[in-house]
Amino acid sequence: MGIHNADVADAFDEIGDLLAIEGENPFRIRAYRRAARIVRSLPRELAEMRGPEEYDAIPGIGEDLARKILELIRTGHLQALERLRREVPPQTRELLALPGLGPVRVRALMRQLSVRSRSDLERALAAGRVATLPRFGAGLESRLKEAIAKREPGAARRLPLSVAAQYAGPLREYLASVPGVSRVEVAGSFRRGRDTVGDLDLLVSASSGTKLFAALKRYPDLRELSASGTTKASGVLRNGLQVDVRVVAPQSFGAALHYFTGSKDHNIRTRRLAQERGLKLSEYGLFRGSRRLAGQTEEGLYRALGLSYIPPELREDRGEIEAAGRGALPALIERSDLKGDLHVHTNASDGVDTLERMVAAAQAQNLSYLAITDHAKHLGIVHGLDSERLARQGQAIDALNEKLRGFTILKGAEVDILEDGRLALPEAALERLDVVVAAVHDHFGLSEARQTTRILRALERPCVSILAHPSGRLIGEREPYAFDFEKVLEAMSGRGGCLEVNGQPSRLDLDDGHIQAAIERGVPLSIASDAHSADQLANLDGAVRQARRGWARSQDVLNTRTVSGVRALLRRR
Ligand code: DGT
Ligand code: CA
Ligand code: CA
Repeated sequence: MGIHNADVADAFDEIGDLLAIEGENPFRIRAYRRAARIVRSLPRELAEMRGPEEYDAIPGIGEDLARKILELIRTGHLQALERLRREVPPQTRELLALPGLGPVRVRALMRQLSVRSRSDLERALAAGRVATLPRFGAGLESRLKEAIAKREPGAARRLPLSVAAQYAGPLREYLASVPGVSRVEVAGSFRRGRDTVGDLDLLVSASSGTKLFAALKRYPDLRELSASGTTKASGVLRNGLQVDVRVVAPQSFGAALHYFTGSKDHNIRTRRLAQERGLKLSEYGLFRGSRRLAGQTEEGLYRALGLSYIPPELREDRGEIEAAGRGALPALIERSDLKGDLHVHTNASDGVDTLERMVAAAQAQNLSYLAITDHAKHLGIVHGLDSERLARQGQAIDALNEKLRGFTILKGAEVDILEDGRLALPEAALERLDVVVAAVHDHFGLSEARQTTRILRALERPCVSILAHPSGRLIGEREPYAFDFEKVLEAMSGRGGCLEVNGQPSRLDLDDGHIQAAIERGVPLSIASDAHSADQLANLDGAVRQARRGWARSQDVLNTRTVSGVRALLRRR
């Protein structure tokens, strides 16, 4: 039984919740939650790593957590978690999902009212006992009553794209290895590169649907499967992800790929376009009467509709069909356009790899420059650099630059924007840097007005070149903080500076809509890995996909320029 990173992350999150309900040490709780977040966004499966030494090397994973990961991967269980579950059952933990109920209140309900489940809570509410507890008011009581009355089953969970990819890749390979299968494609939102995925839609070219589904039934990660006939099957993977598999004839493959890639809105518009021309478009092909005009390939299908080929990332009915009709689609940025990365960490702060290894990895990725942007020292930032350590890192960079040919290391720092908009490093230290990446890392709950003022104040500083992960969201975990994006764009289009498209799988921040808005306002983007290890330079792929969804072209992105071009632009600030 394969344990995926998401299983490990879920287990750590659960431990964090249960410890919190038990009122345990906040540092331990935070360590589990942080580890869950880190594990969830790892670019590689833990199960494929060498073992505890390699887990231990992941920032945020200490020896104890490394041992737990090993236990989970080897046995499928965690004794520590099972022990906790005996004290706090899953039904009690589910109470955390209700509005206003954090661990402290859930503990109070459990200890003082013996409430251990939703139905216990419902009874306690009906008896009017809840509002009598300290820190529970009448307002909270009525909110809870309302939430319970709605009986929301909880919206079906969408998975981050990176997590879905960890399941889609192996499943696709498995299906491709079944005898008689000549082609497998993952369509749907996954192919469009949406940041979250509801389910996986696979299309298969196979000589026998019956044999394909028989093989699918044996797939170890599959929990259930229902096949209807010989062309369609739906299953659920062990992590709850639904998979729809369809067998498609070769002459219809392009049409099916188009149909099941969607989006639904894009499909509706293309079908209407076909109708206007007296044609019929379906997942089987494009037809005039019973004559098939296209269907084997997507390219052929678009051509027959009088459109240029529309890359999957654009298929959201946001103007792509009109643009394709006019031959005016943007030439979307590609990974090979990137010449450098302006946001990476080393083991000087919370990264795992040395400066030298990060540089070697960047060279291997065909980049020609790298800005080292370790965290500046500030309350709560572990191992952050103060002015002195930053200066010493600068010397190491100078020395290494001397030895490098055709590659430049830029000096930088990721600097916290403090609550009042000041920066966490003194001006003198900032002035010596090539790149200052400013970021909000705390006080997410400020009012929109205060958060906006805070960010704008930081951007006023000429030394600030890039606003990192501008919305602060963590996919599926934390909403963006409230701030006025329009005002930030306005400030940036006037004064310069650029917005980051952060490629950490749990961030993908900015999102597609905001990227499009930034481009319309002429604000340049920095496509960044925010790598904390050499492996994580691969985050650039995800950031590029996200930028493509925002219609970004090479010229919209700062780090498609040469290092001297980037320097010139940064200096103009
Ligand atoms: P998801 O799974 O929620 O992340 O999003 P999608 O886009 O993968 O949606 P899904 O899995 O429901 O369906 C896959 C594709 O099938 C969808 O993108 C377009 C197509 N499709 C589904 N339902 C309809 C429909 O009612 N009309 C049309 N025209 N296309 C549909
Ligand atoms: Ca889907
Ligand atoms: Ca589907």
